[in-house]
Parts: sequence; C-alpha cells; structure tokens
Amino acid sequence: SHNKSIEHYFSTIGEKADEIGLSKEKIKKDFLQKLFYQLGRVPAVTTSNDLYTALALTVRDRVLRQFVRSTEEFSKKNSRGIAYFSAEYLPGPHLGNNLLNLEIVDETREALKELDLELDEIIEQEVEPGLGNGGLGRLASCYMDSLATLGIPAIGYGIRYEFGIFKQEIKEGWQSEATDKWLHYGNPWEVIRPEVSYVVKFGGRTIHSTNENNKYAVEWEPESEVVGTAYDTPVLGYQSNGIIMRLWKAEATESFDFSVYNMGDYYKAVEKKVRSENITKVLYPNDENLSGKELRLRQQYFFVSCSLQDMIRLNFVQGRKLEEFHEKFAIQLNDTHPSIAVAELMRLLVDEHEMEWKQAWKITRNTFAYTNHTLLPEALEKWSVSLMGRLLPRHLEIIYEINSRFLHELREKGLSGEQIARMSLIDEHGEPSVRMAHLATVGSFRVNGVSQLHSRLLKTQVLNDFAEIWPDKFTNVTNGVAHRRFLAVSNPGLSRLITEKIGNGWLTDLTTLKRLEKFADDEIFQKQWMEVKLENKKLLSQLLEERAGVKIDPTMLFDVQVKRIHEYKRQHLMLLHILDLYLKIKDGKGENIAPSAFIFAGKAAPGYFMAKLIIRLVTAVADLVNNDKDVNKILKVAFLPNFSVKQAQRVYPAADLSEQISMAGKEASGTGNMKFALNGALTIGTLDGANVEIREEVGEENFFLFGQTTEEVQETRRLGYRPSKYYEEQEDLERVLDFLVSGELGNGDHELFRPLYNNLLQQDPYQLLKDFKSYCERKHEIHQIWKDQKEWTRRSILNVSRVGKFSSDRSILEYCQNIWNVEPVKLRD
Ligand code: KOT
Repeated sequence: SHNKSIEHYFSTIGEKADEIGLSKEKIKKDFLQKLFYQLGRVPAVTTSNDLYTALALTVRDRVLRQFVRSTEEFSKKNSRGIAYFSAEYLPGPHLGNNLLNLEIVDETREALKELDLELDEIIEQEVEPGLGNGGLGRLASCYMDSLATLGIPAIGYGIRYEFGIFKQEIKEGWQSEATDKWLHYGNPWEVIRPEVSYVVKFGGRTIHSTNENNKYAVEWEPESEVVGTAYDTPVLGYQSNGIIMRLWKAEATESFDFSVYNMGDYYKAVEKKVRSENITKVLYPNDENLSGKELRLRQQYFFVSCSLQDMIRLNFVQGRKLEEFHEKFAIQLNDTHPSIAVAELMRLLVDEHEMEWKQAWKITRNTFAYTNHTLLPEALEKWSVSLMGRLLPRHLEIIYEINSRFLHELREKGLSGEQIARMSLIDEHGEPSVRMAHLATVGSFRVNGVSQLHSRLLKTQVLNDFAEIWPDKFTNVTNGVAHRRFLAVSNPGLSRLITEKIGNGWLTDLTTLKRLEKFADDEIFQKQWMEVKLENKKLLSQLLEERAGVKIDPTMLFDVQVKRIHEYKRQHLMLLHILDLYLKIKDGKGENIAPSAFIFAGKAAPGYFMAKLIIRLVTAVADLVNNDKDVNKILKVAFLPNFSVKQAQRVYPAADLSEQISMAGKEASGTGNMKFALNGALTIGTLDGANVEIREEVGEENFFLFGQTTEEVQETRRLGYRPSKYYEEQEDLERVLDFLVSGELGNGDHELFRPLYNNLLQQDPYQLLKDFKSYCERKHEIHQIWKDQKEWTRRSILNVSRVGKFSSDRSILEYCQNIWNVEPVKLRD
C-alpha cells in the first residue's frame, strides 16, 4: 500500500535503511556484483569503461535510496514545491560529487584499492552531460545541488539533448567542432520513466465555438504530435537529501506512425518518427545570441508543455484542486527560454480544464517567477509572430489576449502611447515579433537579476517601464556556486588544509571560512597554502602539456581566463596586453615582468566569426611567444581545448590570477569569478556583475580594479567614442595593434587578424582601447606584488576567507525567502 514507509520496504529485503551500503566491504561486494551481473566481466578482463560503469551503478543504488527517502519525507511535509524550468543544465561529472555527498569517498577508495584499482582513474573516465552552453546552464546545476542539500522539495525540468554542446578541437589554430556523443557508453545515472509521458501538439489551427453548455470553447487541431518521455537523474545533496532533474526526450506518437500498412507509407511513418525525435537531438550552441530557428522554439515549447502537464498530473495525484496550483507550486523560469510556459499554462487551464480566464490568469501570475540573465540586446529573445502563429497558433492567440488586457490596464493608468508601445508584448517595428522578456515579466509575480549591479540595470534600463508600474515585482538574487563541487571535490588539497584549521563546517555553511582570516599572516600556514597551490599547478601543467602541447613551469604566475568566448568578455584585451609584454621583452625592457603563464579556455559559438578569430589569435600568440627563446622563459601562453565542467575543476584550483575583465555593464553576474576566488586566486576585474560584490567582500585592497564604470562607459558612448584617439595617443597601444597585422602572427598572413584590427580601431564596441592603459597599469602592479610571495599568499588566504557569501546555498535561501515563500527543511540523515 501507499502508506508503508521506506523503512518498511528496506526491512523486507533484510536491510536497515540507515546503514545500507556505506561500508567498504559492502561497496566492494556490490561493485564486483555489478561487474559480474550487469556487465558480465571479472576484474582481470575489463575496460576502463566497465570499471567506471560498475562503480557508477554501485553508487547510483545508494543515491537512489537516499532519493526515495527524501521523496517520502517531502510528501509528508506537504510544502510548496519548486519547479526549476531550464533549457540547459551542466551538472558536470556525477561520480566524485555523489561520493562526497554520500560521504563514502574514503571507503570507496579503500574498497577499490583492495582490488588493485585506483579511484581517481575511474572517476577520470566519466563523460559529463554537456547539456548547456555556459554560465546559465551551470548555474541551474549549482542550484540543483543547493536545493537538494537544503531539503527543498524541488524538481529541475529540462531537455535530454542527445548531443550536448559540441566538442571543441583545435586544428591549425582554429576551433573545430565535433558532435558530443555523451550517451555512447550509456548513462548509468538516469532512470527512464516510460510511463511518465505526455503528448505535445504542434501547428495546425484553432476552432472557436460555443459548446452544449453555451460556453465559449477553443479547440486546437494540431498538424502533428510528439510524445515526451521522462528521464530522471537523481541529484544528491550533501549528507542526505535527493531531488530529481527530469529531462524530456521526444519520440513519435504511435498513432502517427504505425496506423499504416503498405510499405510506402511505412517508410513515410518512419520518416515522421525521425522528424519527431529531431526535437531533442541537439543543443543550440549559441550563448547570449539568438538562433531564431523554428526547431529551437519547438524545443522550448516541447519541454515546457511536458513539464506543465506533469505538474498538473501531480497536482491531481496529490488530491488537490487545480485552483490551488499556485499554492502548491512555484515555477522559476531560467531566463526566457521556457517563457512560453506562461501561455501554455493559460491554455491548459482555460482550454483543457475549462477554467475562467480571470482565474487562470491569477493562478498563472502567482505561479511563475522569472530570472533574467543578460542585458545584451542581441540575446533578448523575440519570436516572429508569423513563426509563432504557424507553430503554436493557440499560444499566439493567448499572447494577444494577455497583451490586449495588459495594454488596456496601461491605458487606464494613463500611460502615454509611446510608453505603451514600448511595453507591448508585441514589437511592431519591422517584422512583428513577440518579446519573450515582456511575456515573462507580465506573467510572473517576481522578476530578478543575478547580481546587485545587474538587477539595478534591469530596473533602470531594460525593464524600466515595468519596474515603474510594479516596483515590488523586481528583486535581486546574486548568483552563487556549488562550493562542494568547486572546492571540496575539485580541490582536495586546499579542502584538507582548510578543514585542519577550522573544521568542516564550511561544507554546509561557507561563511565559516571567515575563521581562516586570523591565519592570513601565519607563516607556516602560508607555506602550506603555497604548497597546495603549487601541487595543483603541477597537475594543470601536466594537463596543458598533454592537451595543448605547452610546457609550463609551475612556479610561474598562472594568469587565467576561462569562459565562453565573447567580445564583451574581452579575451582580446588580455591578448593585447600579452603582446605588449612580448614587445617589451624583445626591446630588452622586460625586467619588471613576473614570469607568467597565460591560460585560456572556452568555446566560441560555431557561427560567431569574431569569437573564433579571437581563439585563432590566442593560438597565434601562443605560437609566437612559446617558440621565442628570448621570451619563453618569462612568458608562456596556452589554450586548453574543450573547456567543460570537468576541465574547469582542474583549472580553478591552479589559478593565481582570475581575469574578469568584461566591459562594465555587460556581464550579468559571472560565476567563474566566484569559483576562482574560492580557490585562492586574486582577481583583476572591472566593476561588472558580481565582481562588484566580490570586491566589496574581500576588500578593495585585495582586488585589482581597473577600467571604466558602467556610467563612464555609457558617458563615453554618449560623447561619441572614437577608439582611434587612443591608438594615436598611446605609443604602446599603437605598436601592439599594428603588430596584429604585421604578418608576425599567424604564419606571415597580414590579413588574418585584419577584421579584429579594423573592428577595434573603427568601432571597438566594448571599449578595449579606452581601458587598455588602466589594465596594463594594474597588471604591472600585480607583477610586483607577485614577487613578494608572502604578501601574495596573505591576500590569497584573505580572499578565500571572505567569499563565503558566494555559495549557491545562500542564493537558494534568498530565493526561498524573497521569491518562493518556502521554508527550507533540512531532513534528518
Ligand atoms: C543566453 C541566451 C539568452 C539569454 C541569456 C543567456 C545567458 C546568460 N547565458 N548565460 N548567461 C550567463 O548567466 C550566468 C548565470 O546567471 C551569469 O553569471 C553570466 O553573467 C551570464 O552571461
């Protein structure tokens, strides 16, 4: 029966729920059993993938057990559930993280050792799910970690892309893309739920009529249908709780496929099947840019519709009325990618469940909350009205209805025609399109930005009209990172050292790191701190030698920029500076330069020419610098291909200097900045995104600030920015820029970097030339401080001790308090 507790079921299979499988002996036994019975292998004849899979399955059992127990606890608590809607997730490798959360790292290591196996080598085998582009997807996964740890009943809905973000290779200095076959070796972490599936409609037409009861009704007669099936991945929190990430895979519907008999139609039916499955085939690799492609809208609607149908089913299963939907659930929209959900929930309530518009609208507006992640105009989603009308005819009608009621409200408030046109859900300039950020804002009870600065700019600029009529709707939740993954799992050396000093309370409360502060001047502690960093740098050096073919002396200053390649992030500003150093050394004026390794990693969107050219410039500068005997004792440059969560976990622990150099006002938050700081890197950065708050926390004397502020950037633009002025006035800058097209870079090709050169001299939309001088000055200062290793280490310790704010646990608690109105409940172990 449904009422029996989990303890009951475990006891029927002879196990006490509280002590299952956490001992070395049991892990070893289960591991061997998985190897025999699931994979048909003995340890003597296995591939490394067999070993990985057997261990993953062993751990998965334990993860699922915890998950089943928390589900039971959650249902007893009966509190509001959170659904996180995100088109992207970047969970990273599961195995190491799950071992930490189950607190069986040592037991597992020992068990394997008895079989002559090395845990770290097995962990290394895992292929991570690359179901996201960058910061936005990774944030979603950090939040899953914290939701689970804090014991919040939550579910992460998304898309099970068969091919995730492309695999990046470097060929002749250029990025090339290969498909990411992450499912090739199977995926031991997911559980298929064939019985959890929903039909999703597309295209066709709507039929408006008055039914028997004289009630107005709309029927949607679609052109095609697909089925979405749930694939669940349990996400474990630290010590006990588990939630699920439920990803949808698209399949053909039976009725559309096989209701035909003759051979010709059979093939046609198969074709239809293939077309249906296309929906979840591949992740769009654009970060902060629109594709505007029909398939992308199909993906968004597909996962949103499955997820909402799933929630409505759950609502009924739990014996609740639909009228209480918003009391039982809050849905967090991870940017506008899932914002068609506003129209879909209205459609489900009004058309399928015959609810009155007004009531449905009240429920909808009290269910959704919207997080904005970017102010870049080119990233704000718009869908052309004609595409939406063709693909989702009923949703377009609903959006028009929402809009007409909304605009009516605005007119009643007495707003000007101009302001009303600005706020409309429909953009009438050029080709009419639906502004998804407006739909999300109107359809939700709360809108938040992801750092203080970003939230302020959201309110005063991009969504200013809305903030004026609904000031209370807008709030801020500064991003945070899963510190258990990005410190405890990925930097065991530093974690051990920290725990020795202050205990392990930081695992569940990162602010306890502040207890390290008093050891900042302790010389023995400083020495240990430096040793850990050096060990981490040796490991990264090995990786760079293997993957980038660059040998780096681990005692150099590791100066690192890793993130998606985008002009606004200004990777090329760092490159201009490296070339400046290069030319100074060639001139015999390099005496003040600290030996430095400049390390880059990050993917460029395949269609983004400038970003790809920036990668080409990194590799060209690397070739030049690394092969020049006058220089390569002092400078090294490396591009680490195929940046991923797995790679990231090896980079942050080894960094000395973190480059966060976007033009002010452009980076919504940044989260890499937090991961670096947490691992003891000092930051050189602009007053952008969460850098502002990091600087506030660590103290201005421990943060290398440069460049214009957001206001100054805007003022510069207003006054008519002329980049060539800086070229003309600054000799160093002139020399560096001319060097780009001198033929000395890129095998003698003068024209290779001409587009970049022209862009900087003629437009320079991200004002690199204006910030170049202050960047170089700060770098110079950094190199002087680096030479005093004690001083550097002192600052590094202080940095770590003061970044407790940037745990995603803190962010999630703020979402609970200021947005979702739920109490986190830490479940018993
Ligand atoms: C991508 C496409 C459309 C709209 C937004 C994006 C987006 C924004 N993708 N990643 N972001 C980043 O999100 C991170 C998490 O909030 C931020 O830290 C980062 O600054 C954004 O660039």
